[in-house]
Amino acid sequence: MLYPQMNEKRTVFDLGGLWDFCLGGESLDKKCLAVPLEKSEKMFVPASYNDQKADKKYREHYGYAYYQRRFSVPNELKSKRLVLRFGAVAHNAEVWLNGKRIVSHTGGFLPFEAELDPLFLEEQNLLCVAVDNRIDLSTLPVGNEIKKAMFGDAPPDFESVLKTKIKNKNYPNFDFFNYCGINRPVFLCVMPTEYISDISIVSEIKDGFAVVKADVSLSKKGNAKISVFDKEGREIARGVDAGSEFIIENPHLWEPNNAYLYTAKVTFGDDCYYQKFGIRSIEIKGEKFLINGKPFYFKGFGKHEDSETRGRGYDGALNVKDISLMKWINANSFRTSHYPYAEEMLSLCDEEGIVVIGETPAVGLAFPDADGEVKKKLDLRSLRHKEVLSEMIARDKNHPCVVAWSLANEPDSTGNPEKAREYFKTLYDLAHRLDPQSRPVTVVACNNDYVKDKVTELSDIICLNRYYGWYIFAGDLDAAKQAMTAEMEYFSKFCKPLMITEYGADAAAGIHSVTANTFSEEYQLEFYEAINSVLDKYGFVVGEQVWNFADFATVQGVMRVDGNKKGLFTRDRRPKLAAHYFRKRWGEIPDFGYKCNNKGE
Ligand code: GCB
Repeated sequence: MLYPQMNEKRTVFDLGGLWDFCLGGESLDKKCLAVPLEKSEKMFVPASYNDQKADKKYREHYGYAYYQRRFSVPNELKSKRLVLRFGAVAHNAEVWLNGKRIVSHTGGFLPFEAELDPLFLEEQNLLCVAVDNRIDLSTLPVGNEIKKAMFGDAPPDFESVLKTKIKNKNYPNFDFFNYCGINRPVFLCVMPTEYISDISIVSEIKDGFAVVKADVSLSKKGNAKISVFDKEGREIARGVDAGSEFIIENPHLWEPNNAYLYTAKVTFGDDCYYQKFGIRSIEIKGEKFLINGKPFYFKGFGKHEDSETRGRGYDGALNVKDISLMKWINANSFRTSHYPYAEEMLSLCDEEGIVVIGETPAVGLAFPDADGEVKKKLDLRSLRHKEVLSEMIARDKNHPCVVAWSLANEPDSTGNPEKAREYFKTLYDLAHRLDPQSRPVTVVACNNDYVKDKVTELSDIICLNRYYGWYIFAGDLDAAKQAMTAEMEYFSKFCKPLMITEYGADAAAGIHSVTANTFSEEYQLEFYEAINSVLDKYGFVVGEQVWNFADFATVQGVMRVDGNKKGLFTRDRRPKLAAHYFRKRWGEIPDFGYKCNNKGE
């Protein structure tokens, strides 16, 4: 799916700003989609609605919320193809224009579009969006059933609890706040009626040159042409037919922290599109993860799209700041935990040379034997998992920064090992089939009983989340090192590259302790020193991504004091002690060749 673009043939209008808004109930109120809201207030788009207003009812809302705004289309543009494009609406959206439904979309982290019929346009068009924030066993991310959410696997049977009526609400089976609303930009895109609908670019590096192939999809049969420009804007390949291969002599490679982007200008009839791309290779060879033929070491983070006021709403300035902090701390990568991030962030990473693992919103999955309603929900979830994976790859396939796909975060793959394996095998094959660059695929695992797990062995690169020294052996770093060592010994038999995609300890900024007690900044620092001393011993460990880049909001409960505090930075991006430790450590670990002998092995 192409990102909206303003060029000599296309126009884009940003429909962000103050929209009319009201909270709704659990069933869809079509009136709120068809006519102006009777009672409304202002809400900013793009941003989550939960923290924009000083009232619990927005934060704890369950069900629909309605957004409306008017917009006009200049008369001279009405003969063009007009497309409304939403970057992401969490979690489900129903969109109406002038009293007529134009599109609906399931899933809160990927874009969707609706083509507008010029015959239905008025002078002041009424655009209405209903947003449903409910999660359950059928959605991604997964919502819990109430009993399990509140009482774990042992529901109580005492009177006072059984008699209590609890109002309907979301019970996330994941550890981040369920921020919802029109979270990413809304654009009105104008383009010729005969247009370029998609572009896929792949490249292969040979000795001294690269072979580049661009597949172009068009709205009707015809020929598209491609010219390629280097970073300085010089045309280096001219007028090649789309679909054919072209050669770039002595190519500049896209490298971590040393990005180089080419631009393919695709023209077709009266349309054109400028697609940036990078030339780089990804390969798994034995226990190494190679970028451009060289063993790469991942230094970085699991992150969240999370900030004060905007919640999960797109914040371009914050993204620039985060990438700048990653450079400050000498990191080179992050995972889009636990959902696909805004496209704008990936484009920034393309430019900055930050390596990304793209993750689907499949977090909180389990594979129980089920029947009836539960089975129906699980079947629906499985269908949605395939859809979301396809949509993510279709959106992100051209980004050179994306070097691998994560199918899910921490599924319970040991409760029903065979079933989990079968489930992920299908998705693993699908990802490889859909991705024109066939990037490595992984499932981010965290199983206490890891010897029972049959999913991890499917992964091209093993990704593990591990909390020895926190959830297991809290405060006992000696025990943590032993457990980590035992697990590394076990995984060394897989003869594959492995990276730690999460490890960490909560540290409340400003809490200090000479004896490094849990929750102090000193404990967080000593935790990392301890675990890293184990990771450093294993050549097949090709990366360390700490949990988390910054403190973030979660559901309230007894496990969290005002959110998750495992950030190396606070929520407002101030460094904790451990950030200075990593800055030094990662400054001494090169992007390429760490743990290799002088033959690079
Ligand atoms: C995990 C999850 C992550 C949590 C983290 C924690 O394993 O993947 O979403 O936030 O642990 O801090 O508990």
